[in-house]
Amino acid sequence: MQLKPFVDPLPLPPVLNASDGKVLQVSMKETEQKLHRDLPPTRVWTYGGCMPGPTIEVQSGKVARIDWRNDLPAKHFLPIDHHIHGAEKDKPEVRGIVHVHGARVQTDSDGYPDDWYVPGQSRLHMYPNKQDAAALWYHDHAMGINRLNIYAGLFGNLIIRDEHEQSLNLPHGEFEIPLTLSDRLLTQDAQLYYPVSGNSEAPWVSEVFGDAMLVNGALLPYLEVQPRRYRFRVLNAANARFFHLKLAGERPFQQIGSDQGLLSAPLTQKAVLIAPAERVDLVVDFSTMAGQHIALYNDALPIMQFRVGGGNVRDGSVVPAVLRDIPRMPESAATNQRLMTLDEYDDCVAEPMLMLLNGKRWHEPVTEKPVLGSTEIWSFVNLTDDTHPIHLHLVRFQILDRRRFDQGEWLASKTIRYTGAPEPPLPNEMGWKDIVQASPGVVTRIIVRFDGYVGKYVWHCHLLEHEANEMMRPFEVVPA
Ligand SMILES: [Cu+2]
Repeated sequence: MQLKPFVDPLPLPPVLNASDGKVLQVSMKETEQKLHRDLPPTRVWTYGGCMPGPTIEVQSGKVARIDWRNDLPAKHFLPIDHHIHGAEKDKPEVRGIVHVHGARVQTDSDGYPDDWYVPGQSRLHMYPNKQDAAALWYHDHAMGINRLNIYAGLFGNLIIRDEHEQSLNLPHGEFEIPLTLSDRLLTQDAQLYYPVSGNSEAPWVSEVFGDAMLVNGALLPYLEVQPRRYRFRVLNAANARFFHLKLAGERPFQQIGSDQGLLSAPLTQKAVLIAPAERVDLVVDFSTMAGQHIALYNDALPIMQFRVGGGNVRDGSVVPAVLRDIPRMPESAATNQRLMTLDEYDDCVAEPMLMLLNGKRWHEPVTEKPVLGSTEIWSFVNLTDDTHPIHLHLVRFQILDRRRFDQGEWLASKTIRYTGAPEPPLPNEMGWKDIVQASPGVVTRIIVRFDGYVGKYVWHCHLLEHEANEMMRPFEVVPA
């Protein structure tokens, strides 16, 4: 069906303040939501009754307590694969556990994948927010099914504010807008379709891409803007799709932040590539576009439209030339280095494809035990043909470099022979990150200080189908 573009206003999720000292109650529940004016309502699973869920705002340094309640139905409506670890037939069908992506929290509030709970139960999580202003996001992390739960709609934004950022006078209030991107496949009657393999006993597929691009849960919406600066907090909440964003006519915009907050200085960009779970913080100045309709594209396809009003508008916001100080972490600070392979096995009949980290499965004993407060360099040796967005819970890190290597030589002798010079991170990867795009045939190195708390956390590929099928491993921060 050809849907008429730009007939629905961009939905803006309600904003909830979680820094007022009270416990914030958020319920996971099924609802119906219209994705487009001309479509019937779609069944979705949401936090708080909308997809994306409410935007939760917290202040850096102020504790937030959120009681995440599971009020979902007892039956799942998407195809569970009981061969997937953690989703066996003896497990309840519907399970949930909330992870705030990018939050520095104790392990019992982090949403460890095995800590799921069933409908009728709830879990109180405590977020100290001892970290810089950043756009985080919350989503389901239940073992073996979180790709289905997130696809069903269980995701939302969580914004950390701090005084430094508030002092900069960036566009804010009604001029700061979340743009949460996802893609879905829809049936004829506009219901979510999650694709399956040919094997009804093992329906897992290795990646899911939809042709319906949603922005804040709407298909091809529009946003009326004034001819002035706007700040867009962009999140890629898709299961597997990378978004390559640009404005019509390749109009430039500024990128001011990435996963873990502001960059050191604004960057002028004409396009930006965002892997699943990555965030980019953009400022678009519409002041020269008064009266125009400007589409936002993912590659060649428009995904939404900005309708710029006319007239003279006083814009008191600024984008300062210096946003914050981000000292580069010297390699010499690292006291440990780890080589982590990203592997793919596709020659096995029972499992059409299996991707592992370091050749190990989820349930095997913990092998990565960084010391609290110590700094390590992790090298992701990508032996596959895919870019895998690798995410570590608890920490923020910096990207050191990427370097091509000889995969054949690695397979033959487990040694790394580099075939190119190290390439520095892209300019928009020079800030604090919690996801890194690990490119195929490349060793991608990050440097990370394990600040925060001791305990068990996870690191994983953020292509949700990979993560579900063993591309996730625990790590344990141990006392100094
Ligand atoms: Cu992956």
